[in-house]
Amino acid sequence: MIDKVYCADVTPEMEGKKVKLAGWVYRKREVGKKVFIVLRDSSGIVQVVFSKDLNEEAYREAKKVGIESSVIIEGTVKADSRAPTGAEVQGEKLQIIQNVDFFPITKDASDEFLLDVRHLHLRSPKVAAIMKVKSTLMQAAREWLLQDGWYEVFPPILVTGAVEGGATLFKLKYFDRYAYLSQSAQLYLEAAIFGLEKVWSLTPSFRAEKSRTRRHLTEFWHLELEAAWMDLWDIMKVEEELVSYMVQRTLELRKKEIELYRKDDIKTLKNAVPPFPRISYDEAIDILQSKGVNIEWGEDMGADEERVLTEEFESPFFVYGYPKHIKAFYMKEDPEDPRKVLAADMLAPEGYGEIIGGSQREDDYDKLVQRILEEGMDPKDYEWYLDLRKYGSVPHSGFGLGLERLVAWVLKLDHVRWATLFPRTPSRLYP
Ligand code: NSS
Repeated sequence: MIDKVYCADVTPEMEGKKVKLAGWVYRKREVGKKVFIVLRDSSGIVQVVFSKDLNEEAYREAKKVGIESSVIIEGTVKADSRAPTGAEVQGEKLQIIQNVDFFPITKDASDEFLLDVRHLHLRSPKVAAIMKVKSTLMQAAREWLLQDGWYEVFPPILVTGAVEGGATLFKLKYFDRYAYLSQSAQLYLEAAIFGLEKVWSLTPSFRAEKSRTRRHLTEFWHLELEAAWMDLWDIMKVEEELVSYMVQRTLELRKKEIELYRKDDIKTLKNAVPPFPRISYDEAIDILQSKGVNIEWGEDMGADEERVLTEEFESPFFVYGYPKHIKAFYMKEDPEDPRKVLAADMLAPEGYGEIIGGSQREDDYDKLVQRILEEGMDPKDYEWYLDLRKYGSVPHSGFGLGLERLVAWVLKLDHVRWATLFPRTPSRLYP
């Protein structure tokens, strides 16, 4: 039996060894009495040479196969300094699993076309690199959460109320009434801390955002943490430690993939170590005004304002102490300044802006009811949530990280849609 190996594992040290490879035809070239096939699998690529003089039957099969055909190949490893991995394979047997005459994706395909055939584009090594980075970021997050004592929980997606404002809720028929798709697991995580204290979840979150920006999807992957006994400053420490671990670990494990997108421009990633710089909302407004941005105290910062702000930093940073009226109802009022809430966003540098939204939560029953009313909502819809402030209420804080936004920054992508398998936007629900 010949061992099956991955393409990327074919090395010059294996000179003379028989190997079996399984994958897809990535490139093909015929020169004289030879066919050169670059074979691709999940690990990378390797060149296989089929020579008419050495093995005529395999050579004939190799002549037949088209780009993206699935094949199983057997051959002998040859060290070759010209090959990218320093080795190639002398093909001796080629079994065609499925032959492909014509693969629809060609070199000059537009972004829109690539999204139309996303199910086929996912096999491109450059796309696979993004998915590997995303997978590794979450692997790192899990490592960190486990060693820091957080419980993973599994909150519902079908819900009855808004967390982040009614305007972006997706409504759906639920038998003889209506339900919504979850915008955030936060309220459910808040309920879970009374039994588990430190909890986290990774769920799809949904926002009916009509705005077409580089950083909005209608469905995104949301990593959320919630902890009892933590104030805003405690949870900001958790945020920077977690994000730092995710980024540093991914730099270590996915250097090759990151280099595909950033070359050696990894300074801001390296800089992502605690403590991240912290500026107040007031300071942010001063900076923006001094740079000629037309913004007044009390106004929300959008992507454009955040982009200008990120020019001041070469690592992720925090903006804390936002005005109350631009933030969500559940955020705790700042005891030192009732115009503000104990909220902080984490912004990524290089123009990316917000990747995390977090806050200390309002733990006082009366104040929370008051905030719900101020927002024009009905406290009846939040009865169970209000209960949490009646039975052993505790100071607590939490945050949500948009995984696609983190990936987009780590790989300097021009749009979050490239950071997810099958992006959902107002105009795209297929494939
Ligand atoms: O709306 S957030 O700022 N905050 C929340 O949902 C809180 N309830 C989370 C919590 O405290 N548990 O969203 C959090 C993050 C935000 O910083 C982005 O990184 C990401 O979720 N986010 C999005 N990513 C992609 N597309 C869209 N539309 C989107 N909205 C938020």
